[in-house]
Amino acid sequence: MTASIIQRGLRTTAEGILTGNDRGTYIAPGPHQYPGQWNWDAALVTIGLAHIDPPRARHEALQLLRGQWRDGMVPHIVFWDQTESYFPGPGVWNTEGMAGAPTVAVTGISQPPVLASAIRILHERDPDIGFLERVVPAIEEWHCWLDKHRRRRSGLVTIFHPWESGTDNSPRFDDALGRAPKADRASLSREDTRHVPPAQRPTTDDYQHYLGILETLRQSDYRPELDAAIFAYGDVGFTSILARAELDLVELWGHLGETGAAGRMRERSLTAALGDAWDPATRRFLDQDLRTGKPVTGSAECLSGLLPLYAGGSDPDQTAEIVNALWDPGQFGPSEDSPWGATSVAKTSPLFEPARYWRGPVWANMNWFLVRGLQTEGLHEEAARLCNHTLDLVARNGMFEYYHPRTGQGMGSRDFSWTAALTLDLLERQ
Ligand code: 9WN
Repeated sequence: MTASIIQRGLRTTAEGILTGNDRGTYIAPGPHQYPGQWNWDAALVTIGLAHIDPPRARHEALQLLRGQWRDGMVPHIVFWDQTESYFPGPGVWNTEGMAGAPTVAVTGISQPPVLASAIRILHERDPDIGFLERVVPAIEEWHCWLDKHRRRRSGLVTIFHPWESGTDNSPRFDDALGRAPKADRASLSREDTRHVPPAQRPTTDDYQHYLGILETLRQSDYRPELDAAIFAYGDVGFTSILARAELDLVELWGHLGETGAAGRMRERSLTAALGDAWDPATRRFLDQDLRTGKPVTGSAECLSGLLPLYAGGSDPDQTAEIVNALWDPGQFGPSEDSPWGATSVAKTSPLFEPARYWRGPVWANMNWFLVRGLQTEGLHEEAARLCNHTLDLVARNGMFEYYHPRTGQGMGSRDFSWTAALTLDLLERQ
């Protein structure tokens, strides 16, 4: 088959998936399992829709912002359907009536802020100043909230729950999670393992901790002080995504005739925090556990530690190190017995589990962040290589939530929205 026929096929499949997952009020992450509008999923979907249906893309972004809390936080899920077929659903989060909560049911935590970057891509494809006037001030409020409430002095952005990272059961959280309270096993009514084999999902023990943290957060209406949060974790991945989003927000303010000076200052401070997170011994950017006050050495083995490349926050020496790790067959890169990358955990790590969620499988969104980072650094050959590698993986195996690095087999949810959306974007970046 010629390349153009394959590309056309990918485009048609991706469009079909986004249409199939469209619930009108929002686009679900997949056909089953995730009945709600997730924060970074919605932003990534907006990027895909920018190429095929800009008005629908604008609707998706506006809907997500309808879930914004009065203090500026944009939640990790907006439960448009009020269903309990997801656990933990709106009845567990129970935000209704809390001070500052939106009228729609939502969660009390956030997720990586990709939205400004998505809207910049959308605006480049289909400018709409009236839309920017609505969304840019709202995103500014969200970024200000992160700056004010989730950063200790000039440190990394602090997450209060692994779900805020988007990379939930990454092994870098294991120690901090292990110290967190545990909910009763009986209080769990997991729905995810009805859809996906348990071996591909977080363990019961992980879920007991996830719920334990949720219950503690709920006691303070999800707004504990930084020093009181039971799980307080400085995340290089989240910080990198925010740093990039701040730059994109400045650009968007520019279209509205404003300087966006505050965003530029925040971006500088975030990039400086990333610089401080560089560890010369492991030659990696390391996360920081605020409860122990120590860097998390295990984060050196996780792919999110390469995201400063996406932020433009690495110097030439660090960039070279990142690119090397990305392709190194012993680390995150393809190898003879494991031809698909980038793995979410380094293959040499004792914590690498090729089929379990964020502990080894390949994810299209992580590859996309890295493609964007390589492009920004002017490493166009490397970017094209990773872009084509990702499209090849998707073309051979379908548009899944994540992929087995040895076989390329799709896992988790089939017909996954962000994989479809980012395929559309990668096709434009080839
Ligand atoms: C918890 C929707 C979300 C993604 C996350 C991914 C997964 C939820 C879950 O699904 O998380 O938020 O139930 O496992 O880890 O990145 O946004 O696709």
